[in-house]
Amino acid sequence: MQDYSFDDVMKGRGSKDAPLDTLIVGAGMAGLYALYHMRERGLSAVVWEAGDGVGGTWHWNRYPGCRVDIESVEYCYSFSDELQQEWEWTERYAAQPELLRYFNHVADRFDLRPSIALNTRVESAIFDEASGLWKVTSENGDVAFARFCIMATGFLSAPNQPQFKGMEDFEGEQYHTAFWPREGVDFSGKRVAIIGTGSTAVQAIPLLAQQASHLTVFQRTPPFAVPLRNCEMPREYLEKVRAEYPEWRRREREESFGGWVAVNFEYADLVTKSALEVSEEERLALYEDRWKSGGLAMYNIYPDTVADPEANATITSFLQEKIRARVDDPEIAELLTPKGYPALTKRLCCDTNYYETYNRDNVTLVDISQDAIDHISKKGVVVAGKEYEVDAIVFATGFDALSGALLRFDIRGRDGVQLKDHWSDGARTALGLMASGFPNMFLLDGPGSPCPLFQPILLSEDQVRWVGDCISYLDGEGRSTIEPTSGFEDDWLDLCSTALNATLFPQANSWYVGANIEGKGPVGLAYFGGINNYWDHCRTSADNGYAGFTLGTKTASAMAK
Ligand code: N01
Repeated sequence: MQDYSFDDVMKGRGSKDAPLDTLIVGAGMAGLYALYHMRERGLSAVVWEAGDGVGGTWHWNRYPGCRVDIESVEYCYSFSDELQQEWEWTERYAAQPELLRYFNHVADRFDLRPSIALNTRVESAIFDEASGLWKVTSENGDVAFARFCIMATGFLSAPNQPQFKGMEDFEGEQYHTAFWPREGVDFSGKRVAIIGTGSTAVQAIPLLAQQASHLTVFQRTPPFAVPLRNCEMPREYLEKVRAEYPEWRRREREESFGGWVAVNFEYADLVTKSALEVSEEERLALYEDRWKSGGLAMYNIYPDTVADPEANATITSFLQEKIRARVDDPEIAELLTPKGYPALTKRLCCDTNYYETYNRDNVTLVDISQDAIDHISKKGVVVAGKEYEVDAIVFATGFDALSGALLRFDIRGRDGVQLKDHWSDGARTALGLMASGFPNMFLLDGPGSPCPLFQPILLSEDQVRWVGDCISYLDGEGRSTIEPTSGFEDDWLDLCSTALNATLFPQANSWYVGANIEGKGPVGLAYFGGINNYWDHCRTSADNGYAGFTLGTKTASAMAK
């Protein structure tokens, strides 16, 4: 692996007179493929990446237990069958080090590194009306101009760090799971607190409890967690998937309610019936079957479990009973059992010995649903006047999802309007791909896209192709810019809200709807109308000359044709 200097990567490209075709922000799963694809199309492309390595999520998140909870054979690129055939996944659900190796392998195998400027955090991206170019500036003071800016900044990449009173006074160590030290942390013999009980914490807690002398978990909302049932990758399963990849990928893309639950040691057929149409016996047998197969398979049953309260109640009570059965102390079991919001509406967590960890003597659960954390003292965490003394605090407090990463630097479109002002009442996009007033700026896995309910690697691959087709179309037609009309953006926002409100998702305070961040949700932050419908909208627009978008004036050379 060889990394390149900023100057090598830019090689004098990206000046106002010789702009890049595309400048891609972020070298995670979406940015790497965007780079590959734009180059394949003969467009010049570079990636600016804030980190000192590629891999995005898997570069930053290195906390104990960090692994993907979509099957490895699915959570990988589909664009190269050679890559699909040659990569040897070692576990059913790959752990962070293996995923990071995979994305590094992709960067090497497709010779992407010479076009990736690492340690280059974007400070601003400003649309220059006179030239019709994006001027992008890094925190290091580097400047580049590009015709198109592709934001591959990640949908779970802006960590949420609550500012508790007194944090600066704490005399011990503090860590956020999304900024985990590369060398790891040894908690042996230490008293550790963890704040948060989402997917991240559910993975970390069992391992922290094994190492720390004592672990205190501060829980505001109990999650629904199901066993992941990770194992070594069975050879015959890997071979089977490899042989059948085209069909598996087709089904992932075409069978709605989110391809990311389609693969589960077999291609379980999507159940299209109502949960209320079948007998209780049949329903429970299916729940049991999916629970035993592990992971996110619980989503792939009876679509009305996420839309109809009565149907949902059947799976909610099933999962509640499963939790109670795993915890010895009935009082702790009750605290761990979610009530007051429907199962599946906060993202299901996948666990390995999560609930059993509360049966250990060295683990304390502190319920902060009524009394929030008051402050952090010199010695620990204070709740309702009681101080929990610890040596280290781990914040597993999640992310400002979808829109968060795009609002952490200065993006300005036409008339100098800042994206944060355009989105002051909530993120608004057309097709989750562009925002009005921000010409030639494309978003991958962005707000208004279906990414929370779809396999994000596959979604970004397909979005990148849509963007590539769009650029080719503009170039073919001699058009300089594309941007959605504000009417189309309004319509898309309405569609997102309508689709969301037809589900039970707004009933939970989750990142799906922005409700985990104060003042943000619940909003139609994503498209919940199904992946098929999403692509119907995107294709219909493209097939009709990018209906809903305004295309910039034809260039002089195009006019002369
Ligand atoms: O974040 P979260 P996450 N005081 O938002 C609590 C993906 N992911 O990093 O629920 C006290 O789910 C908050 O409490 P509440 C996956 O898509 C995937 O765990 O808001 N507590 C919650 O318990 C996942 O859904 C994988 O009441 C506070 C927790 O912090 C997404 O990332 C692994 C608080 C945050 O949970 C996000 O997961 C990990 C406060 N002020 C993550 N603020 C895999 O693929 C927040 N909390 C396996």
